[in-house]
Parts: sequence; structure tokens; C-alpha cells
Amino acid sequence: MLMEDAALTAGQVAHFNDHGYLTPLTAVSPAQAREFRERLEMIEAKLGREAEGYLKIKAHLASPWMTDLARHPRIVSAVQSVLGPDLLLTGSSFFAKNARDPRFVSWHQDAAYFGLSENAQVTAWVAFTPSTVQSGCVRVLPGSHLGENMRHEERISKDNLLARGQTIVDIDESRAVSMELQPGQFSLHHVKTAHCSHANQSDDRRIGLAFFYMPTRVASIRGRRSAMLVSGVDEYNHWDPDPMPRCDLDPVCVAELDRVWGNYTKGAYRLT
Ligand SMILES: O=C(O)CCC(=O)C(=O)O
Repeated sequence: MLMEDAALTAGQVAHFNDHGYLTPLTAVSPAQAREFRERLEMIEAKLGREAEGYLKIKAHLASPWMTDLARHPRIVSAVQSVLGPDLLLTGSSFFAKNARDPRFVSWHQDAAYFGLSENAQVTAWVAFTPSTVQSGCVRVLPGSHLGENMRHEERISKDNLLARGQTIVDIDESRAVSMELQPGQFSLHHVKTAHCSHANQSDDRRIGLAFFYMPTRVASIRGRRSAMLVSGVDEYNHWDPDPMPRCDLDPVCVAELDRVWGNYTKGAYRLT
């Protein structure tokens, strides 16, 4: 792994604060991203199911290399530049579309669902494959993090990768920005930034792992939950520690993955 620190410049922080996103940044080399993809596909083979629709909410519990990636200095330094030194990872989700896959992600703001005491949270979306306009990369609406939460409806559909089908009712797509990434690169977006992605029209999979970070001061407004400290110290103890995977598909962690994903699909992460 590339181990050096990668604090953002003042200009990059200003861009994130003004527009609610920043892209592209580099976490690992294309070869390392290829290796992550292969390791993920080995896990999918063991599970007998795709990451999409299962490695959700706390995907990082599936393997130690995922918890290592969540703590990667290049990603953590970038997030620290906007959120400060003491960081928790509240969760992570694979967004994995197959080649020529009609599945999409509807326009939504994570803030409408995450149940946090303040909207101080940042997603780092790490590309394991090329994520392009053709393959259905993440699209953001610049500046949408600055206003009120937008009105969402739950429009559950078999092709929507969001199990609750959360969809912003009125969106002006004309100003949307496509965050194209090459394998090993990542983007950042704010918890209130409206975002979506379209179907994959390419001949390869489009796989990204989204990590959700927040400062340790932020609490859950949906009862006690768990998180993983990725940097600094936690003087607040608002969150219980996540179990740490000792191997691929560690049974203790798989039980937790099943529990949180089950809660989500049953509606535990409802509109705030
Ligand atoms: O990867 C995608 O298509 C959507 C990503 C997303 O919704 C997120 O990172 O919160």
C-alpha cells in the first residue's frame, strides 16, 4: 500500500466545503485495486452470492483487508482534513453492478436516513474497477449539502440498489457532476450531498466500496449502535466497538453483518 499521508490542500478543503464533494483522489495503485477486486470475488464465491445486496451497512466486517482499507492513511488523511483528527467509521457498503446491469441508485441524501445527531459525515467511495459515465459512476448535485434535507419518497423497485428505494422527489439533474474514477481512486461526498448512479452499460463490473466516516462527537439518534475507531481518540463513547474480523467471513462478524442488513431492509434506517 502507498503509506504516505495525504492531507488535502486548503483549496481541496474549500472545494469540498463549497460543493459537497471532491474527486478524484488516489488511495492505492490500479494493481492493488485489482487485487482487492480478486479478493472480493473470492469472498463472493465462498458466500455463493454477490456483494451487492449483502455486503452492506457494515461491509468492512467481511474481512481484515477491508478494515485495513478503511484505515488507509491516504483515505483517512483526506477525511481528517475535512472532519478533524478523531474519526469513527460508522459503516460501509459495496455498490457492485454487473456488466450490462440495469440496476441503478436513485437520487438520495444519506442524511435523510443515517440517524445521526449532526450532519457531520463524509463518504469515501473507493473504486475497485473503472467507474465511468458508461459504467454508471456516482453522480452528485453540487451545493445540495448546503440547504435543508430534500423531500424523499420510498419507491422500492427491483433495479434500485437502495433497498428502501429512497428517492428525492424533485431534482434538477442539469447541474449534476459525474465522479469518474479509475481503479484505486476515491471520491468524497458530504452526508447531505444528493447523489445517484445510473445503470452499467459497460462490459465489465462496476464495483465501489463506500466508507462512511464521522467525528467521534457525533451520536446516534436511533439508540446505541456500533462503529470502528479509525484515527485519534474517542472521548465520547457514543458508539460500541464493532467486532473485528480475524479472517474472511469470520462467523462473529458475519452474524453482525446479517443483523444490521436485516434491520436496514426491515426499515430500521427510516427517514429522519
Ligand atoms: O455507488 C453507487 O452507485 C451509489 C453510491 C452511494 O449511494 C453512496 O456511496 O452513498
